[in-house]
Amino acid sequence: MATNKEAFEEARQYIAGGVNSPVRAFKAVGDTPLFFAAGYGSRVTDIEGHEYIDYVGSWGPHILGHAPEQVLTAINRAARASTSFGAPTVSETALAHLLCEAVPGVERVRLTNSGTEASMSALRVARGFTKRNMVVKFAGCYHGHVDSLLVSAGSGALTLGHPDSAGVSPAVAAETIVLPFNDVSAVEQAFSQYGPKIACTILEPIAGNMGVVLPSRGYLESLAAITREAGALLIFDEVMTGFRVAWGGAQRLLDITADLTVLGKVIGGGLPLAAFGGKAEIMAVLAPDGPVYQAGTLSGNPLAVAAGIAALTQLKNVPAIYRRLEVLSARLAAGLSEAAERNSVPVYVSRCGSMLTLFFQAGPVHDLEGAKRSDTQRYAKFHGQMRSLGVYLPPSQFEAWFVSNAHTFKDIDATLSAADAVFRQFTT
Ligand code: HOZ
Repeated sequence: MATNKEAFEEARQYIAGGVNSPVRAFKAVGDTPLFFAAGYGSRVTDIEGHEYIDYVGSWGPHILGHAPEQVLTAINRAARASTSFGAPTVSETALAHLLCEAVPGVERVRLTNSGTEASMSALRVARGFTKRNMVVKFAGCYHGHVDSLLVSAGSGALTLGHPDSAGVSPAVAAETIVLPFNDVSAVEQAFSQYGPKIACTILEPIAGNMGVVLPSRGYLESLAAITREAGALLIFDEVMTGFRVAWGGAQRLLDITADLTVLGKVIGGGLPLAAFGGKAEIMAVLAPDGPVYQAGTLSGNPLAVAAGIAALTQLKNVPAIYRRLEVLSARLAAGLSEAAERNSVPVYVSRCGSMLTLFFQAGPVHDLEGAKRSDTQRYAKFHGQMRSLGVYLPPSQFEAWFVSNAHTFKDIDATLSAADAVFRQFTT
């Protein structure tokens, strides 16, 4: 049986950089990636046979933990009736119905395979609808690897030091206005200068890709008002927050409605599925009804749709899941802060529901500049030592940890004991 290091060496012979998505490469924590063999509930096992309590959760989809029975059964049943038709199925309508019912402002959706496709398409819809080209985004927010949004981007682009990706043409980047998160006056200024040219404002209403950063009180409302007053559309990227922070996502939790919403992760139950949606009038610009083209051979794939319906049905039917996630996550966040304080390690824990980030700095963190003040070397050490104590965390300071309903109080307490032991080493 190969070790993780050997598997990575071999992968590098055939896969660019050895990984199919850069954040997996562990570069930011100065190590080589784990190769996983299995996951069940809150645990994952690597090919060396080490088991870990998992807080990556495939970067968010696994709100019910790994391999939940209902989801497996649904996938199995769907697969036996063919893995793809490239034609409509009634299951797609059922999933779309669930999404429209749950997310405020979503009256029509389109299913895609990835969050990147969904945000790229939402942008195209916004441009097609408003007949304008400029886009406002926020430093540290990440919306997948869409050309015009890979400017001051978060997630792996931030982690690996390429927030403005090579290969994005300057002409495309020039249509993107990048502003600091949580700064209303910057938005006012941008709109007073470019208002009539701006098609949309896109953001993660609760940012997760520069680490978890919460919107200040009234910020989203001001943003919505300024955007709409200029005749532009407000797009919420809820790939991370959708059905994660609450049933119906950040819009339900914060009582605010976007014009277009991008969804992913949880809605696919761990399979490749994402969506974008919004008011019927806006979505009507899409072909075949309208002139904005968007398509995909595997869009609305039966397996992914079945997994998504199974996961969402569980979340809908058992609202206690969100309450339990809140209790588990609050205990984790408070325990991390207490353990750090006991050991005189400055940290700031930022959390919304079951997504959180442990920033290695005193905080608070309101934006990308604030997030970047974290001690990333210390995070790298913490990550490695937690791993050796059986806890798998995102391999970057600038990502969210995800708690799932499969985590137990015992998992949380074991994680806190491990963190306490690591913090102690930092000070001795
Ligand atoms: N969107 C995920 C969270 N930042 C990262 C997934 C990836 O880039 O592979």
